[in-house]
Amino acid sequence: QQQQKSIAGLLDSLALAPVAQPSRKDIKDKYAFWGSQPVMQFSDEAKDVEDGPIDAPKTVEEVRKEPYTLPSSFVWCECNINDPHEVQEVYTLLHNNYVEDDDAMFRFNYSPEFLQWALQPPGYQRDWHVGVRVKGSNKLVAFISGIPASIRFIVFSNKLAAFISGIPASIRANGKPVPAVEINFLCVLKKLRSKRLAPVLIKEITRRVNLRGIWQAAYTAGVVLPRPVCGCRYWHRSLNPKKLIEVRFSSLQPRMTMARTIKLYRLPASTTTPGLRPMEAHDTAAVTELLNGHLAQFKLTQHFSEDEVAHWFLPQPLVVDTYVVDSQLAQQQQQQQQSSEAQQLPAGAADAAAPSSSSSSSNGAGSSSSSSSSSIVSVVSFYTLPSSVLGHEEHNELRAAYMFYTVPGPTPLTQLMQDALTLAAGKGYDVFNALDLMDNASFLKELKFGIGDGALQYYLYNWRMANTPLQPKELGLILL
Ligand code: MYA
Repeated sequence: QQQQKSIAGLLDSLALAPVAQPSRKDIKDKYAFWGSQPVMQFSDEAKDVEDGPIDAPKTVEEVRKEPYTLPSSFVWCECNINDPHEVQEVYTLLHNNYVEDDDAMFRFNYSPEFLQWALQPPGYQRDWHVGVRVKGSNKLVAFISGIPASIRFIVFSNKLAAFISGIPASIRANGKPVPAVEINFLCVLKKLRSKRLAPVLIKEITRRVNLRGIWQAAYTAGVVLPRPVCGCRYWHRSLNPKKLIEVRFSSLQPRMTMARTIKLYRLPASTTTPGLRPMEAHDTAAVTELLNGHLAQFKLTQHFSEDEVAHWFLPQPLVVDTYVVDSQLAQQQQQQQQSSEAQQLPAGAADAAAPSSSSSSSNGAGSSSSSSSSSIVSVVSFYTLPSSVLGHEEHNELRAAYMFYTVPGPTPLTQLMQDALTLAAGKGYDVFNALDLMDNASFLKELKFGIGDGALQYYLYNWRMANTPLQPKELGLILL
């Protein structure tokens, strides 16, 4: 029995690194484009790799000034995401043509409001919202976007590793944030696929980003390209199991009835963490400090300015939800509860039951555990990304919440995530999705998440990292 257990453990840990390695023939036949780009290649030998840029340093003056040439019936455009008509055009292109699952049953359906949020963080550039239109009709047929982000690559070369393997992670976390971009929403109209438009879009956004003196990028994709820096898996927690089964997102497990399945996934009516409340604008500085402090332990992550935290985390209905644990509020709630309990006691017993002035909150989230003077000790967030349900008679949308950045602090992560699930269920989401990165593996099974069938690969442009692929628990980066 002991042996069976350790084999199961081994299989579990193997499943955490699902980076596929294509065959030599595949690599030769495919990747005509990616083989020519400054990205890690499958042929790179791990032992020779040193962290840092792949291309020799360039100056902005050396960057090509003219846009890349498109086939003659197309023209480049900048999409003005603030313009209601233009954001609707991008929405429609993605709604009809963006990422689907392998069986073409679901397609991401990013809302116009979400696109405005995702594409316009502080410092965004309009010319990084790149569209391709048909000459004459003006129809938008392709899109790619870049947004600015400070990425922290932990410089952890093989030579250095030998020296510093005994040094605590917090000190090893020496990566200075590098100004970079995150590339997303690459999409070509279905009718125009396999015509090599994607490489032109990628080269054009690279040129525009380079023209602003930025030379690195991070991006994710479901497909395997040269060469993932990390492979993650999505896990799914049913919130509305009946609908998920009806749309065939999930299936009824053997020996389970619908009634038992609904009971299995039922969540409490209210959250349990004292002091949990929606994030407000005045929490921004505290959240920034907590977030950057927490993320410093991961080998590849993002560094956030206060402005960026305000943009990415302040709650927006049906776009992003962020909750903080406020230890002062937790104390007030506890005192209120104790005094209302005391009022219910017979006269005389009330004095004995009154809280002592030194009492701390029941979850241990006292302000002393925070590194700053703020009373915010934990953060949990999720964003809204529905999928269209394709060709179903009754349902046309799957309402999905995706786990965003979370800082547990003194709150047990499993408890915080159970509260996030409870809040998402209360808001009417059908499913809650999370990647297995950061510390997420610690709660996924206990909170009844099931593993999905697709992997999400993370990539870096013009940056080589030693000792990759990273394990998902070493990754602290979430792209939308
Ligand atoms: S990931 C989401 C991608 N979008 C979708 O999956 C939506 C549905 N699919 C489509 O719209 C099309 O199939 C796309 C490809 C547009 C994806 N990332 O034009 P083609 C390579 C990168 O004939 P099409 C996201 O948005 C492919 O290996 N490359 O193909 C992040 C082949 O190259 P090679 C991809 O199917 C995007 C070439 O394209 C992807 O008509 C990050 C074929 O081109 C993919 N997801 O169009 C982009 N899929 O010959 C990179 C296929 O080498 C950013 N390909 O095998 C890099 C950083 C740039 C900035 C740098 C600044 C410093």
